[in-house]
Amino acid sequence: MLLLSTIVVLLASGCVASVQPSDAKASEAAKLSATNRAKSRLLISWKPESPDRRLHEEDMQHLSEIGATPVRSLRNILTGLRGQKRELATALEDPNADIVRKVNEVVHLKQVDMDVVEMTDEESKETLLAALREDNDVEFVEEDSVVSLDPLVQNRAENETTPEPEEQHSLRNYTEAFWRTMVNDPLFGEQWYLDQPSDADVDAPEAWARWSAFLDGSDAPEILVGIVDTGVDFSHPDLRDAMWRNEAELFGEPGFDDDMNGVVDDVYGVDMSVYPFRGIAAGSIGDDNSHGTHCAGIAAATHNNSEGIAGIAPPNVVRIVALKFLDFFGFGTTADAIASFDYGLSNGVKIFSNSWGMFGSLPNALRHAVDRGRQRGALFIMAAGNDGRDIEFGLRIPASLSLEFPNAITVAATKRDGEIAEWSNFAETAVDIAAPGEKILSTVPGATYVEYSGTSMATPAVAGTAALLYSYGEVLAGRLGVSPVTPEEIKKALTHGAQMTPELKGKVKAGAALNVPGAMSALRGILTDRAYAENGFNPESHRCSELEASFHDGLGADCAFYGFDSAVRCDFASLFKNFKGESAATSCCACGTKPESRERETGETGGEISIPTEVLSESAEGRTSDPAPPVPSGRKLRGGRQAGSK
Ligand SMILES: [Ca+2]
Ligand SMILES: [Ca+2]
Ligand SMILES: [Ca+2]
Ligand SMILES: [Ca+2]
Repeated sequence: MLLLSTIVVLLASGCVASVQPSDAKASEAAKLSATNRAKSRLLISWKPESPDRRLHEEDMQHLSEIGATPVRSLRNILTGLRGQKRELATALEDPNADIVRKVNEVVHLKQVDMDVVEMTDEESKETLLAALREDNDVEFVEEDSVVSLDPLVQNRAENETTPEPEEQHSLRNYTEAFWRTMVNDPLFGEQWYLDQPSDADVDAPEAWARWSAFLDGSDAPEILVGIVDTGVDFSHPDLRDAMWRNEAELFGEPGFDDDMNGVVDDVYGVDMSVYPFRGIAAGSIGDDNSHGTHCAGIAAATHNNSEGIAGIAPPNVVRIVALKFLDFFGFGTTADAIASFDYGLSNGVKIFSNSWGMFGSLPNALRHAVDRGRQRGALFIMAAGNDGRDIEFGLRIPASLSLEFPNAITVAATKRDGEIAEWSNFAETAVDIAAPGEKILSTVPGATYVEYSGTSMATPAVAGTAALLYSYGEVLAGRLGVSPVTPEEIKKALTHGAQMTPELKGKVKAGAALNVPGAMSALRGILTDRAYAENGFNPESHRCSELEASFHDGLGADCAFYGFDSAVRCDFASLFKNFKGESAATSCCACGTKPESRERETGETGGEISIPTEVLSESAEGRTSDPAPPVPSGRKLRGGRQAGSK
């Protein structure tokens, strides 16, 4: 009977092309392997060096010089062993030699300012742990622990999946025709989460159009996104151009640590799941599972390469750094994850996408790492998990980080109809936002594409968007003459610009789902407000804020789109009307240059925009009779109105 039900379950889940453990034995073996990695390790944060300490070091030096054997502190011993081989350690003459001899490796994580000490066995780890707990130099010391990826939600039988929701507006032909001028990726039409007729999507193409209009040919910074997962297939045809490359190693000598960062051949990222902690070939980061490659594609698959899918971020915005810390079976350790953060931070990663976790209380080491990341401008995106549970009271690692840190954000998953998935974890304040997570088509090793479901998929959708916001924010801050955008502002923009839906109220803090152009509008508002505070920039004279709620064009963009980003945008504002049939030209263009003077200058409209005129016209004609188009932003407008309210 038991066997029979197992077979039924396997059949029902047969359509998931995952390389998940095929049997419980293999899974248990993998867990042991990760457990083996974890059980002999400690994570240590030392207190800041005080002047007293330095004095102490001088005393030690003096004792040494006069031939006395100084009793060195544990801090002294362990930090002295950073990056050294054990053979060196055992050669030391020291009263603490017993401990020293059992030290396998001390890895200093410079960016997050922690040491990972690996002992030869569990018993010596316990001894060292006890000693360090009594040590005044120690800020905190913790044992390493095992974590795993969020297992994929098995796709249910076809007749049970969420049906494609009904069309809610008649712009379908218009949008398809229009987006096809921007995206030639053959599977784009299958990516319902980017764009679908019901509009229960993230409005990605609208954001891409807005982004290219905003840039208008100028450059924007590439943002590094760390996929903290099972690795990434960097040879995948839809990912290889999106990979970050460590040039020193790319053009360096195989088998040699060309940039002397402690990792050999780390061309596309690093593999922290290997044993020992760091070593030969640790830089080879293929994906032996498929989970990480799938996540990478959602955030950053290459646009317009006549291949596969389109990532959520616009072209040339994201570079993927493969941070492999989960093994073939999807298991890893907290220390490996933190070491991945450290490696990412040292290479300038701004967004960390974390589709992994477990139940339990948050390790201080993770808190410490995320706080250090905050100081370096990094944002951590984390999956809420797939247990269908309320995780309000800090029950999940690392998801609970978002309760404490403004640079951490936790993501639940929605289905194709826009409702929260029944398997998605949720929480009124501990989960920030929802994003599409059901039947998400993306890249897997072997140059192929499959659909996976889970909060694991919703997470990189937010990570890719965060990368776009980072790049957008950098450019915008430059134009406004204000200090660089912060991860706190990105988090705020993601939640304030999300699409409110009644179904998500009480399920996630924002009560809303990811919306890419909405988040851009929100970030723009945040930065212009800051410009006003920092340098007197007056947003009121530049924004048609009172009109944003009623004017939306066929791109889903609000009037801010026609504002000061580039005055030329006003040239085709006349093609769009609000729901009353009033032209957007006068009101929107009033934000910047007056329309009359522009017409006199150019004598024509729309000439410099590379959007096909017939598409715009078609939309403009449809506008007067159509119901109001989808509104991308749920953010509050000046005067307390909500975008979209009529
Ligand atoms: Ca849409
Ligand atoms: Ca290296
Ligand atoms: Ca090399
Ligand atoms: Ca593609």
